[in-house]
Amino acid sequence: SNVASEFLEIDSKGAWPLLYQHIRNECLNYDYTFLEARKSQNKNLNRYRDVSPYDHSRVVLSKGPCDYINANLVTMERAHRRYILTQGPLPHTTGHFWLMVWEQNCKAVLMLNRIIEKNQVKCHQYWPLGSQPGIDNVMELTDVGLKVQFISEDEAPYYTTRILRLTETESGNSRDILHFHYTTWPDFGVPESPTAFLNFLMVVRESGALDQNVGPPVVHCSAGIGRSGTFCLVDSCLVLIEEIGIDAVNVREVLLEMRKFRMGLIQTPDQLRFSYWAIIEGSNKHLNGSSGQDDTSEGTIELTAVPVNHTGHEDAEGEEPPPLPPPRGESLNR
Ligand code: PTR
Ligand code: PTR
Ligand code: PTR
Repeated sequence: SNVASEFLEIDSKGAWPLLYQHIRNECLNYDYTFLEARKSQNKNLNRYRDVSPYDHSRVVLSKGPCDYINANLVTMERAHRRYILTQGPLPHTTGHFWLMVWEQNCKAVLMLNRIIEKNQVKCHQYWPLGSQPGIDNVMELTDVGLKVQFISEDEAPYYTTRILRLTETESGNSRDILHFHYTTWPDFGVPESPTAFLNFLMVVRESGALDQNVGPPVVHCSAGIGRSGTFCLVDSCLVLIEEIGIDAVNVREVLLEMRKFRMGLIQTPDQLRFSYWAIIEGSNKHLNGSSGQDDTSEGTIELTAVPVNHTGHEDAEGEEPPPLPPPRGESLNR
């Protein structure tokens, strides 16, 4: 396919940094404002000074103590997909985060980082831990009139799925929110191979959290741009491939379109390479349908033969490579 031949060609030339830089340069022409993020009363609501939500696509809180949160609605109309991308909550924005989940009618939160990475807190512990005795399984969010209760948790090798019950304290109305926590993706790095990641995507898709009849999923990492951008690019491109075929999908253009809604999506050349790889792998799985063992191998034949030309890869040291996932034959269902 075009995507696969493009991938091989860029690999052979070691040109991922160049392609990535081109994409960044094109986005320099975007002149969307982010004035709300800069307002003095909102400054301390941003985790990173250099990552701000554009005004035109920011998620506006309607009932909270303030209407601001560092989050954007990313709309990929062609793929019938919408995602809310946001930073990992800070201690004092945890209420705003849950209010957004409540008001936007989200069915799931997708968390792609760990709370502590490289000995630094990258995200507040914004949900109650409930599995250990003696730990309070309810988190009260008095500033927004909500509470979150831990209901259950299911640990898989790469990710953990939780059910959290969100309740509006005044009315007593509540909704169960799925928490899909990918636990093995280093910040500024990439997963070892797309297999586990695609598995995770399939589990998320099967839950219905990405469907159009529910609010958009909330996707976050630490800044909500690198890993979150990678996830959304791969998902949207796979939807498009299912609809119009792999040869008609231009990954670079999809990323440029997504970057109109939130800045900085995909943070390294290696994350860009990984996105292409995952898209190729995911489309193979789909095209092979439920043909069983054939599509379970690590990478396609051509792609595994290519040496991993790691460029701009600054992370990984200290990160354990994830174990191999169990083989599976299902196709990626939307
Ligand atoms: N933020 C800079 C960039 O986007 O290139 C540099 C940077 C790179 C900062 C890696 C931090 C990095 O890693 P970590 O957050 O894991 O320390
Ligand atoms: N100023 C921060 C830095 O460059 O280190 C911003 C930042 C942090 C950007 C993390 C991206 C980050 O990664 P992710 O979006 O995957 O959490
Ligand atoms: N820490 C990153 C940096 O300053 O390099 C954060 C960041 C990076 C924010 C890029 C926005 C970015 O947008 P773009 O990739 O379009 O330049």
